Amino acid sequence: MAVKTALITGIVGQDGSYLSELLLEKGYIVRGMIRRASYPHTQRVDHLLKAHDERDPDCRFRLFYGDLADVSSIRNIIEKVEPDEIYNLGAQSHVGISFETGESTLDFNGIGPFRMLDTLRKMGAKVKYYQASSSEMFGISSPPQNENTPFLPQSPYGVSKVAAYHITRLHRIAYGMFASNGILFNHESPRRGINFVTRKITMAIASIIAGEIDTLYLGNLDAKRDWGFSGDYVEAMWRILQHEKPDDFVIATGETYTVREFLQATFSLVGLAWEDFVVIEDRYKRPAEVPALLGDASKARRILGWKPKVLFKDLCYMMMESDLKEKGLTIEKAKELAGKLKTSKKRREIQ
Ligand code: NAP
Ligand code: F7E
Repeated sequence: MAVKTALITGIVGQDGSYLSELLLEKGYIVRGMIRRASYPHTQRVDHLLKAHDERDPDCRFRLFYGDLADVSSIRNIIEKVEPDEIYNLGAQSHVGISFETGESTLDFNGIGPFRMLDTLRKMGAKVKYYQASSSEMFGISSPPQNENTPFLPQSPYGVSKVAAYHITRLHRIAYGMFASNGILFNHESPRRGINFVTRKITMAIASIIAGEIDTLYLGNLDAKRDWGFSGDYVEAMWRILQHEKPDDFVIATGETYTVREFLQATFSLVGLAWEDFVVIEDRYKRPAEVPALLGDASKARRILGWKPKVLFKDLCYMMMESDLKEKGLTIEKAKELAGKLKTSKKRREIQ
């Protein structure tokens, strides 16, 4: 069988890095779009860059400069790479920050996918296209959410993803393109960006144990999320494009927990009580919130044969273990140190 080429936008992001590993393992040639930055930001794929010599003409992993806001760069990359599959993962992916940067979020996340699909259509390219859609599109729709649940987004990010979802669907219907949406619920990992709530929490716990900080500032602890593992979810992306026809799929674990429950699960792993360290600050609360997400991924299970391998408890352990390792600590050692920790700043203030 001919070797397939995949183009991944957002390749240096959390999902881009796991998807690259998966596709390389499957024998693909992997190409990625990367934005110019003033300082290196390839940490998540440095191991792949090291393993693949870019001077080798047959190099299977290569990055190209481009931007979803720059249509000529999109066209240049597609012409150079000639992909069989495109995974459009590039996005301003932080919901809270989208309230501060609404215009660029709508541009990259909403018009970006239009630029990709319109370019592919005009080029007549025979490509399978995956759009990284999100459970944030459901907004205030009651759980459980599936492919038929109405979209009622609660942020500029959510609105941008609804636009991208529809433009993807429209290219499928109007032009017969192979364009699919993966509607993914929250997925995390040790590579998660440091300002998403799960990673913010596990990093803070490791810093508390290391004696570097004594307070963790957070916003709304009541929000419920369906948290899975990024490594499992990129497998679903791939399966969506291997399906015989383009379609839209919800990808989720089917379990939901509050932020408070995530705090409880991770702090207790090292023998600490989260109440001793967490302070609520209004600046981390959003102007509008998505109260409860719980995905029903039965369509993906039935049609794609996909189901998550890592669930909440193991995800908490994996992230906690990894952030402690960054400080040269194990869970056992952390528990030992936690026993010796002085009363936190918050407790001292209360007493
Ligand atoms: P991430 O870690 O924030 O990665 C996003 C990537 O997009 C980064 O590499 C970023 O590059 C790139 N990017 C941002 N703006 C761009 C632009 N204008 N042009 C080209 N690239 C751009 O996000 P993730 O967690 O891997 O998520 C991947 C995709 O899935 C995103 O579209 C996200 O919205 C969506 N999604 C994520 C989740 C989740 O829970 N993780 C759930 C549903 C959907 P820089 O490094 O240069 O900023
Ligand atoms: O927030 C609350 C916050 O930023 C989760 C993105 O990948 O998943 C992600 O979006 C919850 C929210 O993820 C803090 O208000 C409390 O209710 O980790 P998050 P998100 O907003 O759910 C969806 C599916 C995506 O598509 C997005 O790209 O936690 N929360 N205190 C906080 N959140 C943050 N970030 N920081 C806090 O201090």
